[in-house]
Amino acid sequence: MQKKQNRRAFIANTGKAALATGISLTVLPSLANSIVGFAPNPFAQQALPYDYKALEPIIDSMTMEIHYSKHAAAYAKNLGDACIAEKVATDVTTIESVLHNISKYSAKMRNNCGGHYNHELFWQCMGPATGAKPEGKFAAAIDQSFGSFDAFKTQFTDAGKNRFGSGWAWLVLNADKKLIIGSTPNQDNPLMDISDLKGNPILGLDVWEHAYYLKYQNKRPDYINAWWNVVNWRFVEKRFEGA
Ligand code: MN3
Repeated sequence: MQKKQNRRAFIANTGKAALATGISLTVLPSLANSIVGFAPNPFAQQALPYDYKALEPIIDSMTMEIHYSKHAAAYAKNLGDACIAEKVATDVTTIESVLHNISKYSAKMRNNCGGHYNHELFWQCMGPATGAKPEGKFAAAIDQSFGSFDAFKTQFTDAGKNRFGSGWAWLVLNADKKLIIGSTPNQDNPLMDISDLKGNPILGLDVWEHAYYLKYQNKRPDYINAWWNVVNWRFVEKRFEGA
């Protein structure tokens, strides 16, 4: 408890100092974590690992700003409220264990724990376009599982295109350590006990309209085709190796 209060006070004070010097506030929580040495609270929204405009022109800065600071921030806030109401001790509970047992919680917890987890993963799955492709063991596993990188992209793109309404497309490492592609509705994800698609999410794509509508309007396939340019394959490889 004392630690948390100190951390909050530190962030608040650092925020005031940053405002005075004009530093972007979005970088501060991770900065605070690295300076003070606290582990980030996985139930709270983390700093975006890049600027709102870093994924331009694929993801426009207004979409990034609204998506991160409004939509995703709301999931994090509502998750916090649900954790208090449903007595989830966020300092001793992993977010994965809540997701694994999501059928025991409310619809509010399901929507917002999923929404928060999915977005935190999504931000990290992206980065400025570099032209990079999968490498090493991960690239070999993609080829072995799907035939080729292009075949993988086609299958994943179809999963996103064909998800009716709002949801997510996923590359998942399942219990048999096989890479599989699928999708989930709403803010569900493959860690949830209620999900048809089960396993460890390696790569996730948000296909809610709020993720693309300002730039791509109703053209979800155009958004997905462009999105491949901003996938951070180095991060995705690390997820695969750690799964
Ligand atoms: Mn979203």
